[in-house]
Amino acid sequence: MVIKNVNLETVCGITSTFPDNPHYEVAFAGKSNVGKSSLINALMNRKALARTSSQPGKTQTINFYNINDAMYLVDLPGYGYANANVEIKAKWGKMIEKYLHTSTKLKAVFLLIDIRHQPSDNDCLMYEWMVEQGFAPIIIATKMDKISRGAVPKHIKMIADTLKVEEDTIMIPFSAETKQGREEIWELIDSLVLPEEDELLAAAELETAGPVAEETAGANGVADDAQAEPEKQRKPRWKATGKETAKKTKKLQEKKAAKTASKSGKKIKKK
Ligand SMILES: Nc1nc2c(ncn2[C@@H]2O[C@H](COP(=O)(O)OP(=O)(O)OP(=O)(O)O)[C@@H](O)[C@H]2O)c(=O)[nH]1
Ligand SMILES: [Mg+2]
Repeated sequence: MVIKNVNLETVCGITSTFPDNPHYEVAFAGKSNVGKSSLINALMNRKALARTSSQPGKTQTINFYNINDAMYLVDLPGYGYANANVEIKAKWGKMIEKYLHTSTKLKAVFLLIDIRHQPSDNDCLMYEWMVEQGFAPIIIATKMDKISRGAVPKHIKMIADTLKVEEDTIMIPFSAETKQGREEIWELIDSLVLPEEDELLAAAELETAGPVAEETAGANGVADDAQAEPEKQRKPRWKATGKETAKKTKKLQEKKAAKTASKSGKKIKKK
């Protein structure tokens, strides 16, 4: 995504109603101080639009950053902030849970883990909870500038093992200092939020064919499937989102693998 304009559009506290946004959202969750706001600044090419602090507990609201009037990056308060009082902590937890449950525009959830440390019990609980809800969380291992390049794979494996990540989980090491990993994260977000070519083509075809075609497509396609499946067995929307994310992320990984294979193929040919 080429960043043209960014804007902190909505700030939600514990008593706020969440916005009914017109575009897709991707959200960033993780322990306090792990680097969620710093990652969002790096993605937006801004130094301090998202407020950061060396003291944990800086972000205490859910902040929606509008990107190019095309999508939203959502900064969540961190969990595990020891100094907040128990009642407030519980309210933040409920607020995050409610957002993840109810947003109709949430396309993907990123879970941030400090690359230096073994994930905490809270990290494991959060990961498990997200998976149970049907999400396929993407893991960002933050602050990679704090360890040597050679140690990165070992630390990624330690995080994967401790969280017991599902097969095909995408894990991206990232540094807000050096911006390493930024392009990879944008590539992934683009693939999730930008409509695919075939979806655009299908929409264009429907538009050209007019309302009759649309009705027919509805009657023979989605509507029929919905009728065939009993109401109570239908998966809640956010389950579908999780599955969709898993499918798309898998596709992206396959594309990458093919790219790498073709690159190494070229090298062999040159020799
Ligand atoms: N060296 C280094 N420091 C980082 C990195 N990312 C964040 N930090 C620092 O870590 C501290 C916390 O960063 P934030 O982005 O405020 O963390 P947060 O997850 O938003 O924290 P809360 O809002 O409290 O939940 C700040 O002092 C940042 O400068 C990184 O990639 N490398
Ligand atoms: Mg923050």
